[in-house]
Amino acid sequence: MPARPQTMQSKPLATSLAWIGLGANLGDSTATLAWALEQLHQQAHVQVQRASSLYRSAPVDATGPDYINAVAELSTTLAPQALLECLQGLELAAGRQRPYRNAPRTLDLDIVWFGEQQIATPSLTVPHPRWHERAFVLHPLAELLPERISASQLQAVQTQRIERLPQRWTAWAV
Ligand code: A4P
Ligand code: MG
Repeated sequence: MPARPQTMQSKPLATSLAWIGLGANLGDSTATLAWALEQLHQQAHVQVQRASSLYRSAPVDATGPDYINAVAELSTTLAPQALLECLQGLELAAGRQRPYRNAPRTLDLDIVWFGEQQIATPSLTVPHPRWHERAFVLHPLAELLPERISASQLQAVQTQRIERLPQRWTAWAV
């Protein structure tokens, strides 16, 4: 039987849910986080589904001004590495500089979870290795996915100062 001709059609990529941590403590952090979510939503293959409240948090393992943090839920057909590159492009556009580890920043966008995937490459570790140690990740995640964050996890970070802010997103809010 003759071989079937190969077609160049690619398979449609599966849609994944991903949870992104947003943080900033230089410049107008709240405006930068809102800008980042708008930009993400306008990317091909990414849709912002929901976002947590905004939180003000004391720097953890870091110095500098208080942070503004949030977590957003995305649906995407991008692969994890491609999503990371998209996030890093937005960080660059927001003027992110990396003078030293945990330096104050205009914008940080980290992949907290990518579906159920576990990834360990030189450039990407998912789930984010420190997500469960940080009040600024746990509290916003608990808003989006209360069934996945336990009271004992929140209790373990209770010494980290964090405050939920009254500002509302114009879209995305839970
Ligand atoms: N990378 C590996 N895995 C990931 C991932 N899941 N998401 C690599 C994003 N990037 C990932 O990142 C350094 C490298 O991590 C990248 O080149 C990427 O390939 P970066 O953005 O330059 O630095 P980072 O995000 O500061 O690094 P890291 O290790 O994720 O820092 P942490 O542990 O998240 O700490 N305190 C408050 N209150 N709020 C904060 O937002 N953030 C930090 C950063 C410290 N203290 C904070 C906050
Ligand atoms: Mg980062």
